[in-house]
Amino acid sequence: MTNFPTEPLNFNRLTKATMCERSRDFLGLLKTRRTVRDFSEEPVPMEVIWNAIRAAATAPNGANLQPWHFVVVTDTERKTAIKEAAEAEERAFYNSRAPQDWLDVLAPLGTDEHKPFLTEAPVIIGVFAERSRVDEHGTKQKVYYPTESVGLATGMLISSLHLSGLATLTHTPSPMGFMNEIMERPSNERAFVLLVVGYPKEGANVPTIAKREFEEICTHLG
Ligand code: IYR
Repeated sequence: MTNFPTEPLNFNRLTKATMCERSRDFLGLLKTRRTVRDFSEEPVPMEVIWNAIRAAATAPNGANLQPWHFVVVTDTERKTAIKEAAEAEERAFYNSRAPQDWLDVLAPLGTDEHKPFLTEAPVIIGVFAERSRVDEHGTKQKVYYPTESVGLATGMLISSLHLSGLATLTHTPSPMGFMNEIMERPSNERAFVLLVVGYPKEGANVPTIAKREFEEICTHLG
């Protein structure tokens, strides 16, 4: 049998009342999150960004390989390069690549090929998933569940930023190959999402949309 090091679990047992109260509070907080597309240029406290990325890196992940990398961009010149590359992809998407049924489901969100938030927002985070890695002997290693792992981490990143008082946009220009070059990441990593972060612009509006009913999204089989 393989022997591996263990340590005592540090588990904080709560009363039932506290459990229910905390879960209600957390739900209430998450319900106030909206995806924002109009950002103020006001800078944000960078400590909030670093803490959110540290929070993301606590996510459960395949075989503890932690297959993620977060690239933070605040510099106007690089943000401009990202905006130009993303808008070139988006122009092709909206004008020819997107099938009509995709355009139909996007219509209520009011999105188009113009992405001014990519230079207006103070922080852009490129989230990358490592699909394979080279070990210390130079052997290529497979990474297990990179997409799932990075998805879980991104959810925690967004939740931390929201809890800390910042707005986000999960932006997915497609394809995102340009991000490797502009954000200086190797080809074994795949861009997962471009997270736009900042304060909402004064008077920002969001689309009127509804969440699905709880009964529709959850089944209790007993
Ligand atoms: N990438 C495009 C289109 C788009 C796709 C989905 I799925 C969205 O939820 C929103 C937009 C864009 O960013 O405009």
